[in-house]
Amino acid sequence: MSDSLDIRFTRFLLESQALKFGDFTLKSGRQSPYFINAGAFNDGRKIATLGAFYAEKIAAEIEAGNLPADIDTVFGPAYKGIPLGVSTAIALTGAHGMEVGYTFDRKEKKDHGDGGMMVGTQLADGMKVLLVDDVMTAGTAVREVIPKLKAEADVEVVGLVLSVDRMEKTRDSDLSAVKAVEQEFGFPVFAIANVREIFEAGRRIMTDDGQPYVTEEIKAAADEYLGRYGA
Ligand code: OMP
Repeated sequence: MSDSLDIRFTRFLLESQALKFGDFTLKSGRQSPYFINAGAFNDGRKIATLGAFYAEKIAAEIEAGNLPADIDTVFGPAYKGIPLGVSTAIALTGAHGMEVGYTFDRKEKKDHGDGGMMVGTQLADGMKVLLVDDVMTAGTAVREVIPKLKAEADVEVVGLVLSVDRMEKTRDSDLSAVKAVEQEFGFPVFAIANVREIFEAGRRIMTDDGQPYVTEEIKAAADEYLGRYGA
């Protein structure tokens, strides 16, 4: 039997060096002993593989009845969400036979041509939009993009799919950022893997010299961090 999605995805994160260990300052100001850098998926093979992981997760959630099968477009917020949305849409069509669009926002207002704020499949009232984003810590990025979508058309956001859920508490509650976003916006949030799954799997995935990627020391630092900020 092949490994589960979270284990395969963790191997991909580690082998492509998208998961780093050290000392990182997050957008939220928290000091973290690990960081997931989606910028590491910087060539054709890696971004295609990443899109295939997103599509596999989406197809599984459709199968489970948690997402609708008739998604109109995959929306990836600029800039980092652009390759995610495009590669996911390609994989949804290529590997899962789904006809979907892709859409992303412009960061700057355009005053020539069509003047539109969106690139790709244009949003229209009643469309079912699936958001994709890289990593969620506090949910700041997603909160910024929802008003932009709603200003464009009366779309239905059917869900958000992340690569990694860092499973952290929000600043002012014990709720995870993912749960807070679900409650605030009323759509489900899924992640290909969460940090606890990743650290569990990383103990058993070996580097070329036969050592686990996640050493005891790294695991201890992650546990300590999650003890403080984990939800
Ligand atoms: P929130 O917008 O607060 O949820 O933070 C997530 C964003 O922070 C991501 O979209 C990244 O820009 C960045 N980030 C990572 O890319 N990887 C991490 O492991 C942690 C962060 C972060 O700063 O929290």
